[in-house]
Parts: sequence; C-alpha cells; structure tokens
Amino acid sequence: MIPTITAFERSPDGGKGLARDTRVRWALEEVGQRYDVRLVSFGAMKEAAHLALHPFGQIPTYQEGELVLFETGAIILHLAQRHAGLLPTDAGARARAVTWMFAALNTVEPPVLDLAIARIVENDRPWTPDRLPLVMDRARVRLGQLSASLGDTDWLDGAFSAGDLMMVSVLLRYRASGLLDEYSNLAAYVARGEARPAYARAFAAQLAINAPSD
Ligand code: GTB
Repeated sequence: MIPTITAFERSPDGGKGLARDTRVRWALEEVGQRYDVRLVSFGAMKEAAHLALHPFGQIPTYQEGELVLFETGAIILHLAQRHAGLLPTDAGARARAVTWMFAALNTVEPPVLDLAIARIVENDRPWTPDRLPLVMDRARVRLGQLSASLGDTDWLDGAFSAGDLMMVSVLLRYRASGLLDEYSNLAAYVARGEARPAYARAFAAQLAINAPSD
C-alpha cells in the first residue's frame, strides 16, 4: 500500500526544505517506500477534514490504509520499525537510536524554535533586543554539548540511523542563524546527511512544489 503524506501547499521557506514534511520524505526515501503527497493550504489545515487526521491542524500527516499518524517522530519511528535501514537490529543499539530521535525532538529542537520566535515572530517586540542574546546563548550551550558528544565520528552511534536523520533535520533549522557554523563537526555532520542520495531526493521533491516562481 502506498502511503500518503500531507505537506504545505506552499511552504513559507520557499523550498529550503525546513518544513517537517521533508524529514518524513527523507525517511521514506531511505527505506525505499514510494509515497503520494497531498498538499494542503493553511486554511484547509484548520478545517474538519484535516483536523480529523491531525488534531492540531498541522502538517505532516501520514495515511497508510486505515492507519493515520501525525507527529514526525511517530511517523518516522513507524517507518523505521516497519522497514529495514533506519534502525539497527541489535536491541541496545536500536534503543539508543530511538533515544537520539527523542533527543533531537525534545532537547535540540526547542532552542531553535525559541530562536525562530525571537528572530521572526517577535522581531519587532521591545523585549527582543534583550532576549535574543539569551536565546542564542542557550542554543550555543545545546549545540556545544551535542558537538562534544559527536566528536569526530560520522554519525551519533555507529551506522547512520533514524536518530541521525532526525538530528540532521533539526540542525538544518539552525543554519540560518549562523550558529551551526560555529561547530565545525556539526556543520560537517549536517553536510554528510545532506549528501545522502535519499536526502537529495526528498529535498528535490519538496523543492519542486515550493520553489519560488519568477
Ligand atoms: N510536532 C509536530 C511534528 O513534529 O510533526 C510539529 C508539526 C508542525 O509544526 N507543523 C508545521 C505546521 O503545520 C509545519 S513544519 N504549521 C502550521 C500551523 O501550525 O498552523 C514547521 C515549519 C514551518 C515553516 C518553516 N519555514 O518556513 O522555514 C519551518 C518549519
């Protein structure tokens, strides 16, 4: 059965691949699963038909027959459990890879979300000049810890896994701030992720929809 995912009709990032459907596309490409995409507008996301799939009115969703999933962590874990290629077979290594997925979503992503709020949503608010340096410093602490943990290895725990897919996807969101380039091993780690053929296919697929037209 070919699953269907949802994505923005037009991503606000204009094709940079930062909306969360890209990480799901990447996982699908890594495991060699074909998929369909249904594009949704911001308005349609808040309507009953979409809310029946996603209680928070967001993308991406994942439909595979009767199964409907939302939350990229859950979708990618489902794919990684169902197909070979994204989780090790050894039980301990598998649990550690899942741990890195959670670390990416729960520990490394929140500071970049705070950063996006300060830099974009609250850019013109009176508190932002004071708050932004604090948010940047908190992000630096987290990236510094991740950088130390990664060291000079290629991937977080042995072979590439769903943990790396999620972590690279999250780190890509730091790039625009310039913070990623302060940690050369993290910048190289992200580049290794982007160099994977499956990532390139996922990126190209979202770009085909979102590239700005002249
Ligand atoms: N925790 C959920 C998950 O992991 O699936 C979060 C899903 C989510 O935030 N979806 C966003 C959404 O639907 C799109 S990805 N937002 C619409 C809404 O909430 O009304 C977040 C995103 C959007 C845009 C950019 N960008 O333009 O750079 C980057 C990331």
